Amino acid sequence: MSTVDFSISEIYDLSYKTMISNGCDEPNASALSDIISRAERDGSHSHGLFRVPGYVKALRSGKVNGKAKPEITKKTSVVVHVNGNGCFAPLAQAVGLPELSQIALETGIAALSLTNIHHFAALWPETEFLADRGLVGIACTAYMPTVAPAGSSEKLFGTNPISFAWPRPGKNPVCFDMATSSMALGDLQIAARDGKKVPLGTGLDSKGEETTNPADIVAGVLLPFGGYKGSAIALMVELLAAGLTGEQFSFEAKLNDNADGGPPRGGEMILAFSPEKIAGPGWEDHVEGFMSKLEGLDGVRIPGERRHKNRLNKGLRSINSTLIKTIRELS
Ligand code: NDP
Ligand code: PYC
Repeated sequence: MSTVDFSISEIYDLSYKTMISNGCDEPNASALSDIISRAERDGSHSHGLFRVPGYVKALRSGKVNGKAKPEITKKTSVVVHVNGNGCFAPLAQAVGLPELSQIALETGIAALSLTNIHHFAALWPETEFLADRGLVGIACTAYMPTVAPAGSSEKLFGTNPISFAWPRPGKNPVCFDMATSSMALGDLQIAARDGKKVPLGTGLDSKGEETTNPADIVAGVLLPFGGYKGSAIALMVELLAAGLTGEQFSFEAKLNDNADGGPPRGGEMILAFSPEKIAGPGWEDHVEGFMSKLEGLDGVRIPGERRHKNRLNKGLRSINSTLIKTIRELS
């Protein structure tokens, strides 16, 4: 695979220029480019520049409004809602997360529902935002039918990611961020692009047969991770991201999508909890005692650690040259 070297700021600039030249205003372009460049910085390759062609398709088809102004409402003393008015998710998050964290720091718990947004990114930026402020964060979103619920070979669930972050003052947070499918669709598409095989059990081809060929699974169906257990978590994500926000379930998102290849309209649920308010003083030492036992076990690493190590590298990132050519042609 041939690659081109880019600095993090060049990645931001390429994304920003592409979004502006495809109809975004400054707040929309900068919120999205920030998320894209941080994904490349951390090595979240399937949710960085790889997503730019899809973002541009959604802008060009008019599905996403690159000049949208999200609106924030406080529904109760601890429930905040942001109507994205058709924006990509990062701008709606930038509007809602500061209010969510302020309420949770004061009361111990708060919920943020985002509707009328288009989510095509990783979810760790929103949970790490909360952990950086001393809060526990949970975020999830649905997508379009891609995954067969356990027992079926018919797609109904999205790849339905969930992220959790736990604050560790003075250290990087614990942060996991994962699709509830055996593999994120983006990683499956990258494996297909790069001619790689995937493990048996990742998904089924269009005839319902197991296969290691990622392109056949893209045309067929992904399976949930961990059988019925992952399927239950994918179900929970549908209920939280669509049932609880009032936005579209994955199957509804597909019915109402214009199939332009960009992210569908959907919802996101983000929850914040304050350990200081809920467990009370001393929670850090209590948790760190547990974490040192975990970190002391041979072979264990903490979720998020790979990304946090990548983040320390301020140098150049190698990006697929065909992808760069495609993005440059979109500007
Ligand atoms: P991975 O399977 O790569 O990783 C899942 C989590 O497990 C990460 O937090 C990772 O931490 C952690 N992890 C990986 N290996 C280990 C290990 N050996 N020990 C401990 N922890 C480990 O993620 P997915 O492929 O499932 O998802 C990739 C991305 O796709 C996510 O960011 C997700 O948000 C995004 N996505 C977005 C969707 C959307 O609709 N917007 C839909 C589906 C996925 P680390 O990062 O440090 O490796
Ligand atoms: O990788 O599964 C995925 C995905 C879906 C929407 C954005 N990313």
